[in-house]
Order: sequence, then C-alpha cells, then structure tokens
Amino acid sequence: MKEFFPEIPIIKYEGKKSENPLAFRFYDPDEVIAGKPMREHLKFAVAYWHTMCAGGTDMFGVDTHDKTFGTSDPMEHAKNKAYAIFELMNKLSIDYFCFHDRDIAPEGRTLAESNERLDVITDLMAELMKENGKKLLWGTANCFGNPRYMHGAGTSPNADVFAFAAAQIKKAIEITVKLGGNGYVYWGGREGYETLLNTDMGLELDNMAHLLRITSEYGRKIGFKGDYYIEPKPKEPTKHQYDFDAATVIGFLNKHGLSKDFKLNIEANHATLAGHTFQHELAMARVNGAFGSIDANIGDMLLGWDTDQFPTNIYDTTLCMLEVLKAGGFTNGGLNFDAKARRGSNTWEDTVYAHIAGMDAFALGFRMALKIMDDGRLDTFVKNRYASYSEGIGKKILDRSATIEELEAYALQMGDVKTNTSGRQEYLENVLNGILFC
Ligand code: XLS
Ligand code: NI
Ligand code: NI
Repeated sequence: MKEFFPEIPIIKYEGKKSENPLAFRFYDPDEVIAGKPMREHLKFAVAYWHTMCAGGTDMFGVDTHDKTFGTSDPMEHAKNKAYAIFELMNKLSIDYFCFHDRDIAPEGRTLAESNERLDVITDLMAELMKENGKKLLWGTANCFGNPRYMHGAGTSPNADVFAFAAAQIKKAIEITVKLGGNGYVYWGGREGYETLLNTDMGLELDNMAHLLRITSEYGRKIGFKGDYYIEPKPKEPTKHQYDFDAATVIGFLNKHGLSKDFKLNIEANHATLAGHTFQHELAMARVNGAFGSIDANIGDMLLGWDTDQFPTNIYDTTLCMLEVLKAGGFTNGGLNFDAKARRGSNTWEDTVYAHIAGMDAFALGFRMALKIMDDGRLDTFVKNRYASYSEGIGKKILDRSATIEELEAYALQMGDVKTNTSGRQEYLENVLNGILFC
C-alpha cells in the first residue's frame, strides 16, 4: 500500500500521564470495559468529506491544507484519497469510515459517468476494506453541492431535480450495500426554504417523504439490512431546514408512516444550532425509539453556524455517552467525526491531533458515564423524584386506570397540592462534578 503520512506513527495508548502528543491517554482500543473492548463501545469513524477533502476553504480564502495527494488527475486523486484514509484509520485504530458519494469519486459530466467512477473507486475500496479489516459505518449522497440542487433535491420545485436526486440516491444506496454499510444517512442538505413567498411548503414536505420512501424501499429490495438515519439540522444552508430537530423529524416520520424504518443520526453542533443541548437531542431520539448514530463534533457557542469542531468538552462527551449507555449502546451506529481542524491548523499532524483529541474526549466521557452509572446517585434521585407514581393515585395514572372523574374527586378532596419537593438542581450539578473530578 502507498504511504502518504510517513511522519505519522501508529498512535498507541500510553495512559493519562503521557505527554506524548501522538499517543492516546484515555482511549485504549482493546481494553475490555463493561464486557467488550472500548473500540466496540465507541465505534469511531472518520468522515471522508472533512478529513480527506476539506482543505480549510472559507468564504474569505482558499485551501490552506494541501489535500491534492500529489496529483491533479481527478481519478488518481480519488484513488490516493482512498489509500490515504485507510492509512490514517490504521494509524489511529479507527475501524469505520463514512462518506458522501461525491467525496469518494468526482462527479462526471453525466450521471452515467459519475456512476462508473463510483464503481471504480468502490471496487478499490472493497479491496482495501478487506485488506485492512475496516468497515463502512454509513454512506450518503451529496444532493446539495451541485448547482442543480440550488432549490433543494426532494423539495425542489423542479421535477427534473427530484428525478435526478432519486437516481443519485439509488446509486448511493447501491454502493453502500456493495461495501456492506451498516447505515445509510439522509441529511437534508438544501431541503428547506429561504422565503415562504416562493414556497409551497405542503408539496415540498410530501415530496420529501416520497423520496425517502421510494429510495429506502429500493434499498431493502436490493438487500440493505442496516439502518436508515435522518440527520436533523435546523438551518444552514437554507434559512429554515425541514429536518429542524429530533422532535420535528420524529413527527414527520410518524405522519408519513416512515418511523418503522428510520432512526436518527444526531449531530452535536446541529443540536446547539436548534437551541438544544446535544444531550436533549439524544434523549429525544432514545425515548422515541429512534436513537441510531452520532455525528461527533462540537460548535462554538459564540458563532451561529456549523463550525464542525472536534469535540473536546468532557461534560458533553460524558452526558452523550450516558445517553448512549441508556439506549443500550450502539447497534449499527457509531461515533462519526463530522469535524474538521481549524483553517489555521493546516498540516496532517493537526488532523491526527484533532482525531486523538476527539477520541480521547469520548473515551474519557465513556469512562465517566460508566462511573456515573456505578455511582448511582443521579439515577436514584430521578427514580425517587417520580415516586408519587408508584402508589395511590399516581399508580392509577400510570397504569391508565384513573378516570377523569376519579381525578377530579381526588383533586377536590385534596384542597391544594402540598407535596411538591425541591428539584435539587445545584446539588445534582455538584454531584456530577464530584464524579468527574474527584
Ligand atoms: C452538514 C451535515 C453533513 C451530514 C452528511 O451539516 O452534518 O455533513 O453529516 O451529509
Ligand atoms: Ni453531520
Ligand atoms: Ni453538520
């Protein structure tokens, strides 16, 4: 295999005292915790689009990080990216990757040519996956970058665009199946609107559901056994994205009879853009039986867009892993680093430091989440807080046997509620700090 990063060694676990920047301090991939190796709990994935493609371009300047991989030939470039991502995965002990169709092979002049290019690259990828023991966490289609998608894909006012998107997604699902993908993601890149003055919202939403239905059913027909995910995001690129947040998407799936076959891919930065915490979105997915996978990143609270930074906030990773544990762990999902190093961090060492930082933050968060569960104080507190439902009128409410008349009679004889107790938020926040830092 060609080597692209000779300066990067294999990153090893050296324990928390290590000051070696090219080592893990909390992530020990083969350490067995709670019945299985850490790598199986955390299921890290590299995001092709950021790690192999994004070179730091923003609206004020071009790439700062050279990701040409020594060639200007588009297909040679695509092949080199494939070799390079496997080298990085090996060096970082990451078992999974995720991609959009257009990340792995450049779009051709026609759909047919684009599809042929995907065939060539996925043949190579299938070999590399086998050789290196790597897996595809999920695939997806980029139905937002090309100018044809300027008004959306499934929600475009132009039926030709709908047809093109359907065909593109069909192919993206085929290559996901070919590579044994565990999941397939729909992120509504431009499925939203800029102004209602030119928008038929009802038609757009129904078309979006139709596109999900026909493409997901096609996937099942050709043998896709993994999970379909929708990735909520409230805004960006459009002012209002239809897949606003977890609750909105769950309602949409229910309305269109799609909830049996779809789960959610929750992204931290999208949660905060929607005015929620990451933990809120994960909990909303979990309690609705829709927890699937995670795009692991973090936003900047001072900025109003998707900065896609590598996650290093231990409160966030801890509370996230607590939700993952409550959901019973990952099945087909995992932790995909939908994240990029900053524009000023323009070397491959930076890319590696960034992944190490994210992996260690999640490894530490996972260890802390287990500590919280072992400690039990938070769980016990919550259980006790709802104790009124375990007997008397509460029990009857919970088993749904109390009628409205019975509740009225109960309330009348009660006079007023005299039994409220403190929620003890500050005490609980201090308990959490104690578990994290003592
Ligand atoms: C963009 C999304 C995107 C999806 C995959 O904000 O996070 O990267 O994860 O299409
Ligand atoms: Ni994402
Ligand atoms: Ni995002």
